[in-house]
Amino acid sequence: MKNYLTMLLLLLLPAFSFGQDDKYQSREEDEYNKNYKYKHFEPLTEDQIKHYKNEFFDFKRIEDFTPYNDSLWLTPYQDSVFNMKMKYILRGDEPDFPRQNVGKIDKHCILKHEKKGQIEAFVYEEPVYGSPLPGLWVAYSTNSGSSWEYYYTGLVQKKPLFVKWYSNTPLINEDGDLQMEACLFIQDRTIGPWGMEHFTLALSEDGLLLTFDLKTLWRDSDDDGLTDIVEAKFHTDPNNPDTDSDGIPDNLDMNPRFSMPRTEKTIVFEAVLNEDERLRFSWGEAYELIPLDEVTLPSYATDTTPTLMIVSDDPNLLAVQPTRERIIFLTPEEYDNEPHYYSDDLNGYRITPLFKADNMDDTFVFSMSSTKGSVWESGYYATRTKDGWDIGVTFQIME
Ligand SMILES: [Ca+2]
Ligand SMILES: [Ca+2]
Ligand SMILES: [Ca+2]
Repeated sequence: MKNYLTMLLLLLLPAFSFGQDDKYQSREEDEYNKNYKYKHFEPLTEDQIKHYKNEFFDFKRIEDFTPYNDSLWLTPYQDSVFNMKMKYILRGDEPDFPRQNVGKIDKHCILKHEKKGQIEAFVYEEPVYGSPLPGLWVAYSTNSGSSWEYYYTGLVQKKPLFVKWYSNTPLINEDGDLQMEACLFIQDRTIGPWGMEHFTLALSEDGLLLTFDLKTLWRDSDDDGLTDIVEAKFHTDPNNPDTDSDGIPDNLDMNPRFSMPRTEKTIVFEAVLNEDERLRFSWGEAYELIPLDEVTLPSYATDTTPTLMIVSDDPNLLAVQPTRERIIFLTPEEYDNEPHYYSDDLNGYRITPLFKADNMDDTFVFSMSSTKGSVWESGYYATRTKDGWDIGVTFQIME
């Protein structure tokens, strides 16, 4: 359910479900859902947005600015890729169209580029799916492009700052720091059809100059390989190289915030989150049980490991050892205490605890869904036998 191809498939299917089965009824689950208070995103007012401060970067009001213009869709890089692609399509060669990159940056993603003496810099935008951290990144070279450093700014376009790639303000300022014109946006609804988010300009807030000072961009106070900005996104401790004290440093830890004792139920969650091949997707297939004392060896995160966020206080779930994606767990209390200027920008899931099925001994049910709109939901059963867990899918809903 987590790869890009599946997401594409989901988007192509207008509404689809299979497998809803009465035998997986659970009164426990019904009760949980009745009392479940998911704090829905509530947009801030224009007045609240006015008081927005970024904890890492300064922005100041300027008089002489390029007004926000929503008719500008394609950056010059996107425009050039589009035109080149059209030539391939017209020739019937579309499948051969090569990926358009500058170094390791996809041209589609580039918002601004500048050279000044030995300094060369790009500001580019990574998409939500498939990226370790979606949002604005900086590529910076001090030797005319011979070597590059890549830094995450923590900013996500329009949430609430929008950087204007089309303004004439130079990207590299006198100090060698980076600057861009910006304005503030309000997210006025969370999710439309297909999980689209909707924003409007906070009109009174156009005309800002945002400065990324480089010392802040690359500061890593505890020297664990994650900058303070990334640690803010991960909710890990910027002054402790191993937030959960499990011996795995924050930059390598696939579950960096919690190191809870594993339980039999943890193994069930791992099967689903790690897309275990022993999971049953249809009935009647040969299947394998998953041992009740299975040990999942730790996997280690890299710079390109995608990251998702799950809000839960179920200790069985918090103990998982993820192998595919880095998971940032927040408890509901932690989540509620966050300022919510916008809906979450990390790809998020909701996953319920295990509930006892009414009519079957040793069988539990649970479900997982996207928090980026009601794009998909999957239900699972897990039957505990003396030889191991039999885990499978009970239903899938795609909208
Ligand atoms: Ca750090
Ligand atoms: Ca740390
Ligand atoms: Ca750790």
